[in-house]
Amino acid sequence: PEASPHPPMVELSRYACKRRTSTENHNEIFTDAFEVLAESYEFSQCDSQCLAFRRAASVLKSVPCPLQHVGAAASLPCLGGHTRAVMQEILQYGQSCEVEKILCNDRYQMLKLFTSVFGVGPKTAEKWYRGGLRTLKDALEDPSIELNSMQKAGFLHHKDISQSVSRAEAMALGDILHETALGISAHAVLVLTGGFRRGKAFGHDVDFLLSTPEKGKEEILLLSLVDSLRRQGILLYCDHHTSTFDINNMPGVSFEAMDHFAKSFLILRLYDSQVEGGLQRVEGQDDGRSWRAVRVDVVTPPMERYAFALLGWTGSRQFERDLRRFARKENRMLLDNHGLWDNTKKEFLEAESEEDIFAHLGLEYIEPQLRNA
Ligand code: DCP
Ligand code: MG
Repeated sequence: PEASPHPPMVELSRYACKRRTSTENHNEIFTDAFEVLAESYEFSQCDSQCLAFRRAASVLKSVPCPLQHVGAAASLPCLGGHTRAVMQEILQYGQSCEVEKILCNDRYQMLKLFTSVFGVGPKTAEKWYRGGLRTLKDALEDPSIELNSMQKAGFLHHKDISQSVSRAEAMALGDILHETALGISAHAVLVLTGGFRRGKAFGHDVDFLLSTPEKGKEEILLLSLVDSLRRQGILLYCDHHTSTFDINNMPGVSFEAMDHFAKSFLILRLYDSQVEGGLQRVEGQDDGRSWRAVRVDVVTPPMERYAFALLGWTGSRQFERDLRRFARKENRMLLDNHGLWDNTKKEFLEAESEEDIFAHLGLEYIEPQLRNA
């Protein structure tokens, strides 16, 4: 039989949680453009346009080959007129004029810069921009701005934490935290989650789940861990959120809402000698330091909530969003980082593993490495 010039594409679902998406993106020229547009819409609080571009990017990430013409996108879900027009422009001229305009836009550049500081969200960034601030120095020196402690730490370590974290660095931090946790309790369980669990080579932070089979001891374990890191001299910053988890209040409906488990947002000091192959070199920085600062999140769910927390913290965000949407729309169930509520049976469904949760939802299991939607 004759080889077809366009191999038939596997039909892709409109739900990210039914698509397999590796870390290999063959359509970066389009998805990078879509991410810029999504971010720009986010800065303008145009949530539905933002989501539309995030969905379109997510779909293209799961296409196993570079798309050569817009016609090839015809059978793909979540690609509307606007997204196709951007693709067409990129295919024809190598870039999208709308995207180029955004990238040169003063407000976009400033919001991007301000939100790159740990502790500064789009709302604060917008306020600073409206107040006439144009550089990070402006924000630091403006007498009318009172920085909170997270933002102070964000400014102090900005150079380091705006530099991505390598896989080797994430592994080294895992070893340090693991050893520290086991020094506190022989029962401590620590796993890497977030982007690194999905096989990403780089991340903006390192995410961990910490737990213990000793009921009710999770948060104490976390507090002891942080304390031990402080005594080791490697704790640069800690923002601890105490547990507000209540079995009677789960699960919540909103995706963006943070879960209720005890957690700490940390900045840790990582030494060159602790990392195989050494630290990522910070561009243009040679101040003789033998360490860098890294953002680390540690979340401590109780053991019986572990599978839900693991699934929720592994991401990607788009994968999570669609897991919840799929549960709600297709199963009349509510899923979040704490549990799964079956609205037909009026009961919580238990799970010991991520596989159990996929099975409850009637979904084929997708391994972490294929959740990069
Ligand atoms: N997450 C969540 N709810 C939140 C924040 C995060 O469910 N409010 C989940 C989805 C994310 C995961 O936790 O994929 C980790 O969050 P990160 O922001 O660290 O994202 P990633 O680890 O995926 O990417 P990065 O490389 O930017 O760290
Ligand atoms: Mg992360």
